[in-house]
Amino acid sequence: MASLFISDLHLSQERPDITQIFLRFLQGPAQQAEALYILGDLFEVWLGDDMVLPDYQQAISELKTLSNTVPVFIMYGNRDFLMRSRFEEMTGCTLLADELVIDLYGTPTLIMHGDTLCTDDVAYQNFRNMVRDPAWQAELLNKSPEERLALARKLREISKTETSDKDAAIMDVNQTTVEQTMSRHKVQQLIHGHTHRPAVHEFSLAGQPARRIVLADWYHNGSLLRVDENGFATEQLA
Ligand code: LP5
Ligand code: MN
Repeated sequence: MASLFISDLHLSQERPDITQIFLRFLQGPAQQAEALYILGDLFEVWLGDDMVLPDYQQAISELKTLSNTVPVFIMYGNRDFLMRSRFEEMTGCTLLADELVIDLYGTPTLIMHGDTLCTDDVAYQNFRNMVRDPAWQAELLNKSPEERLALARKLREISKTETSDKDAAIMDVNQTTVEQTMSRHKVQQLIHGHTHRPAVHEFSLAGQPARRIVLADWYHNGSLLRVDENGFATEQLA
């Protein structure tokens, strides 16, 4: 039995083939897993549990089916942090805190979306503080679906302009922040997504070997990280 990790699917009506890969994954390989962890940005955007976009219905019902037999854990990304208890009921999945240490076959492992590691991206961190503020969110969830959609579109436009102007290095993790975060949680292994720069980084932390595994996005193919008692491997899903 293995634990599976995926992130940054960005499910959207603009990429119906990716939704299909995800549905096949849920009906196939995921059924054999010990647990499935989705580390953020499952959805391109989640505007509140009271307005599920039609393109997400199938994924939600397949998650519900899978979660009857396999525990499915979901973290917030920077696009879908408005999922709440109603979402948990619809999917049977469990929402996780932003940073969590799990025992991965004997190796304490920190899992997170990864956006908070990008501390050089000060504009984003300020934006994140705004949208993660409970008062801001409550005000937003009071708005009509149309207003929410319009605001999300506006934010996407701003973000697209901003990210095209930003130096690529700024949008990657800050290594000092990585090391501080891992030390705070007393782990030598970290798994995250968000940066869309899949890799396995081996380095030294407190004089011991440390590892940071970055998950791939699903923009063109599906991708997963499989971990079991023998080690880890990445797999492509087409
Ligand atoms: O997503 P990605 O990878 O392209 O870029 C991220 C960061 N951008 C974001 C913003 C999202 O893309 C916008 C959509 C979020 C929708 C949330 C839905 C719920 C609320 C919506 C209303 C219902 O996360 C980007 C990072 C990049 O990752 C790499 O890490 O750089 O950060 C930004 O671009 C943020 C800008 O730098 C700062 C934006 C300031 C915006 C101020 C808005 C003021 C309000 C305007 C209201 C009309
Ligand atoms: Mn992200």
